[in-house]
Amino acid sequence: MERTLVLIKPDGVQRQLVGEILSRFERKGLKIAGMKFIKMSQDLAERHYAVHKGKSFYNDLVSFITSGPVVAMVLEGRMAVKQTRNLMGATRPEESTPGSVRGDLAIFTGQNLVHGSDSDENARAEIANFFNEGELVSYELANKDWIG
Ligand code: D4T
Repeated sequence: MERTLVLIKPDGVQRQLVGEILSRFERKGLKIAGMKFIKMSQDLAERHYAVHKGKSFYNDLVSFITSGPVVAMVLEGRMAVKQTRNLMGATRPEESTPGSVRGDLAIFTGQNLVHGSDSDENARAEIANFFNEGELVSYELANKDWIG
């Protein structure tokens, strides 16, 4: 089983789409292993987006992600990184397919509602930025035998 970090970004919270977005991941069969509602500090945002430092959109990215509360969660399941990225859709909403979060609900790359780790390695690092091991919960879903 794999874990991934997902953020519902400030636009998702402000547009009251938290339940809508979360339900898509839950319905897929991904399990919530950790969750918190936080306003990201400048320091956390800079660590999270370190890979983008120096890019033209970096400053806007950091100020957007710190502009309001986000929901940070760890999702667990079979190939959780890829499954989550598929449900999110392409980075640019004009390229994301209908049926995905961004394809259905977003129109602008700078406000694309969700973040999901893009590799197992990055997922581990990103999870550690947001959660202590003690904040992640191990349990079995009652319907696990029906998810596969
Ligand atoms: P995140 O990291 O938010 O899950 O997005 P993606 O993994 O889908 O896309 P990314 O890392 O390439 O971009 C991170 C973040 O930057 C914004 N962005 C991106 C932007 O404002 N302008 C751009 O040209 C690009 C490429 C959107 C997502």
